[in-house]
Amino acid sequence: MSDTTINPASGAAVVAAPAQPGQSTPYKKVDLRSDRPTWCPGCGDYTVLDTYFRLCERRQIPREKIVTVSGIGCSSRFPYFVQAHGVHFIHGRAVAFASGLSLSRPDLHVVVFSGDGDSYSIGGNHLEHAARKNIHMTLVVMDNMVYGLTKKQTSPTSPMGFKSKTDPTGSIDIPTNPMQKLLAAGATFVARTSHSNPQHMLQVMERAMDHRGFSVIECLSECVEFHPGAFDDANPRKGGQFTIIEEKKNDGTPEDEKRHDPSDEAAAYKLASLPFPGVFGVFYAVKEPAKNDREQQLIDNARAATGGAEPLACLQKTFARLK
Ligand SMILES: Cc1ncc(C[n+]2csc(CCOP(=O)(O)OP(=O)(O)O)c2C)c(N)n1
Ligand code: SF4
Ligand SMILES: [Mg+2]
Repeated sequence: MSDTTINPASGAAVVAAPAQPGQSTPYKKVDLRSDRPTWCPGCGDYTVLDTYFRLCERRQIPREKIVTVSGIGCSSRFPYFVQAHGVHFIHGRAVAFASGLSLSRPDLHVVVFSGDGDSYSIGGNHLEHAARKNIHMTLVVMDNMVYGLTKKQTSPTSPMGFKSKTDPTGSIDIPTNPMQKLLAAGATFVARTSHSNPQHMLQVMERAMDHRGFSVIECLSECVEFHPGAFDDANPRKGGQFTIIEEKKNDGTPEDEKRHDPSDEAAAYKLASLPFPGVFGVFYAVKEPAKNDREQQLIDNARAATGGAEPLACLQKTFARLK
């Protein structure tokens, strides 16, 4: 069981990793398992959790350096199920919390797990600003096209005609196109995957983790309780199609002309415009300085100007100058 405390100021549940004397020794994914996940049997979120465990095991990311952050929702129960540091924060504010964490603790691996409501609805604004600032973190949006935890309300990605508690006669609103939204927000790594292809999910997660800056994965994760069958068209086992983006190899062959260049933003938008089920893989990936690095430069400059003072002394000198 994880050691959970409640922050009295914010009401946020803070899941602390227990002290691990032998932490740097190799670990297996089973060592990361915490409380028994409480998702419904068959929920797509199980695959995302297992894939994350596989990723941590494969990379042997030191357990004390893993921080799993979430907002509120079924998907956002994630940190409870990971035996490492984690924060179950306020609805829609996971990315805001993760931004502060990432900027103040560059040694940590900050991974946010969120839902379509948490990220694209109430948390949409935070997402946009973390993306444009290119704050170093990985965000996995577990999109089930419904509000699952609150038992079936229309979400920003629910399709038109979707019947829910908020739209008993069917949704009349045009849904958000997540891929277009993420590209427009300025994210420097944007990918798409699905719970029905765990191997693909693992590959995409690995690439997101290797990306310096704001990396985001739109991950279809079926809610078998309130939106069953939503992703059948993207699942070959259900008669659908899972089309993987063929990326440029830069090998000079004529076929390369037709392959996708992930640094081409306009080409990424075209892929994002395809009707459901669309395509899967890395839509967009470019190298841009992360805010973390720009901020570090600022700190280094300030330090140099104060003769190498420690942060507190540096701050005091700055205040003294302002008097
Ligand atoms: C400020 C605030 N508003 C509303 C809620 C109620 N609420 C909790 S989870 C949720 C929606 C979650 O949907 P999503 O992010 O898609 O996650 P899912 O449960 O589908 O994984 C809502 C509206 C809340 N907890 N806090
Ligand atoms: S309600 Fe839906 S999203 Fe929530 S645990 Fe059950 S299947 Fe998963
Ligand atoms: Mg949802």
